Amino acid sequence: MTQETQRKQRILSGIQPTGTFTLGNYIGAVRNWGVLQQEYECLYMVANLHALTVRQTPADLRQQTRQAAAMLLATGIDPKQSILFVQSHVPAHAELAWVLACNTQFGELSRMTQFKDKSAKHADNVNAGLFTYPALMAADILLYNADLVPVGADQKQHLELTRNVAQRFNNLYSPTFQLPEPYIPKTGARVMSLQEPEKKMSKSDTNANSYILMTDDADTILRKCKRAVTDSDGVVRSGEDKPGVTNLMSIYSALTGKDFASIEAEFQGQGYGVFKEAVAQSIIDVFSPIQQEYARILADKAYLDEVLQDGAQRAGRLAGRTLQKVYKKVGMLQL
Ligand code: ATP
Ligand code: LTN
Repeated sequence: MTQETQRKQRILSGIQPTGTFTLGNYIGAVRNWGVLQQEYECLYMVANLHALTVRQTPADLRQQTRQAAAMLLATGIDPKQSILFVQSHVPAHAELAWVLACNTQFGELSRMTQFKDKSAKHADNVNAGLFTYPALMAADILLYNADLVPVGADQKQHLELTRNVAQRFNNLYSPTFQLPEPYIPKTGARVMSLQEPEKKMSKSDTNANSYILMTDDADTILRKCKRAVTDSDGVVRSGEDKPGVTNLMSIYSALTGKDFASIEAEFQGQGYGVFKEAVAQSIIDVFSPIQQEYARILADKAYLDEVLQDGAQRAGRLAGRTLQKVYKKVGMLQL
């Protein structure tokens, strides 16, 4: 085993199994995960405990957890290189979350914009878990002493809170946790809704035309791109006054690697119709091979179970060590 001092930098990230992944999840987070595993020691987690902060249908949540794991494998996560696991399979997450919640202030949790957004959206179920969610996310990250956390821009605030809690704990007890840095992509960190480009694209949006799912077929992708809200000026150009077109340009740029100037040149003098078709095609080109792989993996239940068993064991060993250290430091009786 490599010595602690020589170890590769470590990465942890998670995604909630609250529905099928969107183009936003892909560009903002998941597509980087496979790339990073060459250089880092990576742990990737299906955050099913987090999903309970919003009402779920139990059978659907179980199924979506499997689907999420299969989709992560299909996007290129190699379970031999990385540790892929389901959050509830490693009890240390819930246990450390309690200790961290007791070291997180009510005031700092009240400032979280995701809490404000989600409590407005689910006004009939503003539960304590939705409020303390960042303590669980901090536990996810700090259990593994992750150096880097690849996420979309919407998670930056939770990362800052994680660092503050870790630092506070280190000062109060003794150096225990590595302070994690966010890893946010330059293009596509915030893919916007196709229908309301001032809002982020979200898999739990009630309007299916607002997002593209990673399982959408070519016709659906084309239809949704064609219906995307733009403006009446008809010129492919980015700018604050053109949120719809700018969003489509960012998607196209993220998927093709072309910069904004060359995209403007490519579609100069052409209407939005041609541009939207090109955007749709760039999405189809990336998603179709992933979809084939996804179907294949999902059909192989034994393989998927084996990967998740192995992931739970490997993650559990690492997490257990950190939890024991923490319990000792905070004064839990050891027998
Ligand atoms: P929900 O709609 O249930 O709140 P979500 O679509 O926001 O879910 P999460 O599971 O909360 O997805 O996020 C998984 C990862 O995807 C996170 O790293 C998050 O930052 C990223 N992500 C989510 N939506 C977008 C988006 N529109 N653009 C870029 N990244 C995103
Ligand atoms: N909170 C994240 C999902 C998530 C996560 C994590 C991301 C749960 N635990 C740990 C990075 C690291 C979200 O809602 N997008």
